[in-house]
Amino acid sequence: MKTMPVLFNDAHKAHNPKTEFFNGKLIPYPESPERIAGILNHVSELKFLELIDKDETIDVKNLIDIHAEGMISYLETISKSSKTILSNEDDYYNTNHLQEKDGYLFPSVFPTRKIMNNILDSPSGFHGYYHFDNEGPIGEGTWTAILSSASLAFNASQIVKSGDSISAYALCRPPGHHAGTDFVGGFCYLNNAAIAANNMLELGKVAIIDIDYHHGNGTQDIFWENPNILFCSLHADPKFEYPYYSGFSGEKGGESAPNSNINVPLGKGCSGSEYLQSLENTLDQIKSFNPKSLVISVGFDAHEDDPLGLFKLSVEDFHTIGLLVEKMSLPTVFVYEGGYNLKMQGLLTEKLLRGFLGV
Ligand code: SP5
Ligand code: ZN
Repeated sequence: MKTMPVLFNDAHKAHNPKTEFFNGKLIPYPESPERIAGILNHVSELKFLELIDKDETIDVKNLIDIHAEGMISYLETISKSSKTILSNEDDYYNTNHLQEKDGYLFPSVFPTRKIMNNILDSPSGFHGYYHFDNEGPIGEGTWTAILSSASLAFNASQIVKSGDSISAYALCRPPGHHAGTDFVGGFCYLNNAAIAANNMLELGKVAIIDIDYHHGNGTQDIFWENPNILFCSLHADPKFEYPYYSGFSGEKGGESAPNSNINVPLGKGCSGSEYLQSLENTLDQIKSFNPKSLVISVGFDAHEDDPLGLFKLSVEDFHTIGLLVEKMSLPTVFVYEGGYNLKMQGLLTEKLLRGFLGV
């Protein structure tokens, strides 16, 4: 029977915000450690998955192809000082533009960078600057968790790149696809899928398929000018859904990489058959790009019972997604992104991977 290595690690539990500010309200934070717990519980009995507890963290230098060095050091510093920053009397700006809730820091000013390009000269001076929304709370365990999450993606790509396995799954948390070159948001800090894709380039051109319900604006940003990486995202139309400001079909890649970006915005209530038809069209376009490997940004928030999504995909549709991806016959790295119905994450993981592995 075909098996797949599934990499996980407990370090994500150190990042556990309880609340976030959204639409002017304090609401429960949906991106919780229970998401991973539910998957591990469910898949631990499945013989076709080889669960690997991987606690090897990667060197930060592996992140600099992907993220601005200033942002990486901001994330590490603000996380490690999150407990003391608001009481630091030398930090003139801290209490003016930071809020703290249950040990997590939130910015309140998001400078547009044309003229608001002044980095505040204080320890908290980068807060806001690197955030595009208020869905990136940072507490003392955040750095540990995000570096571990990025490491799982990198290590999964190492397994596939080396030929040890034709596919691997990184159970990343926090997710990554909203994190760009120099911005964080949408529960994402480091772009795990981008880190995996960048590593897979050694095999030749890479295609990324992002099936999370939300547009992968961060991954799009990172590879916008890279002609060797085709980024494809199927998602809720930004006309009505987060992240609103990108994900339109006219976004096709930068000047150095025309047609290296494919966005497929889909309407409210999108059905399984409409979704699968769009995925098949996208896979046909990927074939003409002739990639040597695939990275799948896996979100389960397109499922009909997801609390954040408005699509109507069934459990069976995720099985079919697995089958369609397998038909590409390419080395494939799966990276976990969103999906917020805690009861469904395990079953949806199983179905997707059964489809892919044909078991
Ligand atoms: C990785 C990922 O899936 N990030 C998603 C970020 C979504 N942010 C918008 C959250 C809006 C919460 N609204 C709750 C509506 C409940 N009906
Ligand atoms: Zn999502």
